[in-house]
Amino acid sequence: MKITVVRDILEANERIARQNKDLFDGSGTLVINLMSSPGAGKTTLLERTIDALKDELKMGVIEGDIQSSEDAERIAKKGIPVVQINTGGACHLDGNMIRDTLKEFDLEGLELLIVENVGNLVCPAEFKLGEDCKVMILSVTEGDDKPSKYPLMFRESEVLLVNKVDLLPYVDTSLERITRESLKINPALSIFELSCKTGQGMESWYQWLREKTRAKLGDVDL
Ligand SMILES: Nc1nc2c(ncn2[C@@H]2O[C@H](COP(=O)(O)OP(=O)(O)OP(=O)(O)O)[C@@H](O)[C@H]2O)c(=O)[nH]1
Ligand SMILES: [Mg+2]
Ligand SMILES: [Zn+2]
Repeated sequence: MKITVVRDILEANERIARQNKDLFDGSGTLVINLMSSPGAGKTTLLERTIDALKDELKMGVIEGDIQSSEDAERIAKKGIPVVQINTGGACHLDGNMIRDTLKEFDLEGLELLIVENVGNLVCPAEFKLGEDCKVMILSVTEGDDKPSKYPLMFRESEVLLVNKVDLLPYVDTSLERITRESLKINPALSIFELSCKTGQGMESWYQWLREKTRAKLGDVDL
């Protein structure tokens, strides 16, 4: 019985996510579902990315948190459209919550929409939002055993950003193990090692985003 209920919830969510995706495809907006455990650096990555790209890409952000509007306030300071979702307890975003925010955006004028999911390494990967791709962050302070212990997010993601490499001298985390075990789970995963604090490695991530956004706009030659 329980299994049927869970399957129904996921199927209902997928229907709404597909409708969201149709809208995003119609406007040519690239949508990224950004996921990680709490504190891995999602909002910091967004702040840096907006600073670097807001003059070349029309960007918007949806912030997902159980409670509080702190992250949306950080993004609003950057002068781009942002909507905060408070799940009121739920530990992930779903398609319905995204649909409810879309009236706040002018999708036709938006080239890149990044959704910061609730900090959680588990179920955000199970619920589609209508995104083009999932990007996850793992920070080096979380340890190198995370791919083998929480494989679903690594399997579902197109990009893995290994953040906080500036802290590597202080932890026993092996980048080699993270890379090897992540690729074992998902051989197609693109992996970027970076530090949102020092800026190291960020340019490759920006370049990936530029190319992906242009491809969605059907404007690959620009
Ligand atoms: N040393 C170091 N600290 C970082 C880096 N990136 C982020 N931080 C710090 O990590 C902490 C958490 O960063 P956030 O960006 O708020 O993390 P988050 O993933 O958005 O957190 P939640 O929204 O709560 O899930 C902050 O104190 C950041 O300054 C980094 O590359 N190096
Ligand atoms: Mg955040
Ligand atoms: Zn959840």
